[in-house]
Amino acid sequence: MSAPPLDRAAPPDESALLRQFDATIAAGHRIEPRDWMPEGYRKTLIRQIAQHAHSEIIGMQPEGDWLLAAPSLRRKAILLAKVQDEAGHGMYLYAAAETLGADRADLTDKLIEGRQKYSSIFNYPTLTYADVGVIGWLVDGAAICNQVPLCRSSYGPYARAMIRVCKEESFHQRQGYELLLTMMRGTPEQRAMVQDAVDRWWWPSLMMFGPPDDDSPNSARSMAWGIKRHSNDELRQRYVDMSVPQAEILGVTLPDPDLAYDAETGHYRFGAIDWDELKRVISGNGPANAERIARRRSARDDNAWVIEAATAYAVKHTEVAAR
Ligand code: FAQ
Repeated sequence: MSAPPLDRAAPPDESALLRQFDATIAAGHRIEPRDWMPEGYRKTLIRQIAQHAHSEIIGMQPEGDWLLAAPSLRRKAILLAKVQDEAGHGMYLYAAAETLGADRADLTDKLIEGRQKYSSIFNYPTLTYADVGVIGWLVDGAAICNQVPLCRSSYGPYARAMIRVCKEESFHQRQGYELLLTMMRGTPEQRAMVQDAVDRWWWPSLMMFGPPDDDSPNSARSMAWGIKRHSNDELRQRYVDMSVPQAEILGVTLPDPDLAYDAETGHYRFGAIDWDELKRVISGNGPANAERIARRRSARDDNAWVIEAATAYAVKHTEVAAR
């Protein structure tokens, strides 16, 4: 539900508009594209939604690398559907950013020029097919943990996009977990592949939730505006608590000697995260940053003709319809 309509006949009064915006947020109602919003709110949303959209699109690459080498037709069909879903998520998110006045092509240019970020997690290589399973289990698991609260985000188009995205991500997580369960019932080599993949992806998955709360410049503002509903550390803790029992059922060891259940708090304590690694990866120096952006750049440049042809067709179609 959104705020009552403004009196459009009256001259704009910035403080009245701000009061109405604040009241809408305080009441837990949604801000919609037609509503007035502070410039900082609009910019923060474009930043987060664009980064999220870029993550979905760049996130197609690590798993896409295995499409031609999937171990069976069944696994190939599942992986193909999942990678296509990620493309769809990127499209919903770019569409949500467009409702704020952003231009999709401009956002892609900013990504390629390093002026906008995408999730650190997609800068790690996928070395074996077990990585496909671990991405489903741990990376999609982290994405769900972070994104379910975003279904209640204060900006309507973002919150609504998240509902469908989360439904699909749940399916992605299950397919990853099922693949890993199958491998864990296989040969000793297959079990070793799963453990090796868990060892490589566990810590980067924890980093997906962002820097610690005391070093997260955007959190306080975003939470006050109802864009984010929980802090980075709250969601990271929720994720650890959720993942440990899943690891036990799977029969893998999470690579953290400090991981232990704390009966007093009811949460798992975990070891120190290497924040320098996160900073390195975010600033473009992770293992696969250069490759990811190079591939995104050639996808944009090599396929520019498709956009030109589709645009020319749409213009022609509109002209014909107007006759
Ligand atoms: N990687 O002040 P905060 C997926 C940046 S989708 C890179 O805490 P904020 C689906 C942050 O942007 C995964 N950059 O920022 C899938 C900010 O930079 P800026 C993506 C990061 O926004 C699965 C600076 O650090 N999900 O996985 C990261 O309040 C499988 C300071 O940080 C989303 O985008 C990071 N990990 O909180 C696809 C969810 N963390 O712009 C394919 C929506 C922080 O000030 C296969 N986003 N930064 O220069 C969010 O919830 C938030 O934006 C956070 C960061 C939590 C990511």
